[in-house]
Amino acid sequence: MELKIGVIGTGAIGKEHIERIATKIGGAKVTAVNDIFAQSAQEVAQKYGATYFSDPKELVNSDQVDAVLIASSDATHADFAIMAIEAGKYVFVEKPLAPTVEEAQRVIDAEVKHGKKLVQVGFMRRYDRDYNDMKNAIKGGKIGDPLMLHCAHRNAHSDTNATTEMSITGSVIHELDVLRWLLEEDYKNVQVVFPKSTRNTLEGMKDPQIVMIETQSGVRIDIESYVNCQYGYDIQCEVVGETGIVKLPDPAKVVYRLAGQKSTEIIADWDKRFIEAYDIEVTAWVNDVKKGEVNGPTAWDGYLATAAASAAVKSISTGTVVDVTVPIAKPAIYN
Ligand code: ISE
Repeated sequence: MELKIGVIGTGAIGKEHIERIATKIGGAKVTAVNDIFAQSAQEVAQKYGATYFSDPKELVNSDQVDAVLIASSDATHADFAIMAIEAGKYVFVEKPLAPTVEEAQRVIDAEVKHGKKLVQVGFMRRYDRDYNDMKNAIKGGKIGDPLMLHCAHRNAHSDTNATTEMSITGSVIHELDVLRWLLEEDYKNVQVVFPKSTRNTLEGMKDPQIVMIETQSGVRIDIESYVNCQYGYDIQCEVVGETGIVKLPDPAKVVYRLAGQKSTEIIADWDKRFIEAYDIEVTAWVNDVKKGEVNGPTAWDGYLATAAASAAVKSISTGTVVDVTVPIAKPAIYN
């Protein structure tokens, strides 16, 4: 059976996923699209032979749609996810599940009420081979117990509507999920500190920022978030253990020896840096949905990442160390 997917949000990542489903993933088809910008969705509908829906609720409830993929703006994720849950449809929600804990909790409540997992959150780094190699190394005890992590999340340029807080809820949210997954432990507290700001940031936006986390067992993590670094897209992660270190490699790129210099290209943006992880992620989601399962990052994972992001956002304004609090106990459907 071919899985009929309805996509809400036909901006950058929505278009990437639609192209991916059309060209790389067998057994699935984008049948319906919606976007707040009608023209964008209409163009995509025409290009891929999908139906354009002006109303996202109609798309979700249409019998042309077996499962929903949400790639709209962050603030709309929770409402659309709840719509899909209420329609009893599997739903892939791009990260973050929601920018605030309250909204994320509404998704959890809806899913618990439905009684079974339907949501997968788009934390594609969990599908990246190098992060998986690091996880296996840590799990296998190769570097002893992890003690410290040094990470960087650098984008060449922020979006034109970006804010200091959005660097956390929209970008560092990836680290907040993948590091918890990597270490298999939860966070205790977080503090955000600010170095001198770059002149290349937006008016009123502080950039870079350093997010410092303490985990439950006392591992210390520092994440440099620098979303206007100008030079490219650069993701770094180094885990320092008791007996060794494991570190993300630079993505494989050819080395030039030219004009008296040895050089390697730095990938310009996230879609290319994690292209393989996105392909594996969406393929796995399609296959799981066809089996009636959710095996990727759940709404609970999305909720915990948002809880940590909210503590970091609070620290941006207070400057203090903020405890990462999780207001509800883990519902049984996530065990
Ligand atoms: C973007 O939305 C992503 O998800 C990228 O992975 C991230 O690095 C970037 O900062 C976000 O804006």
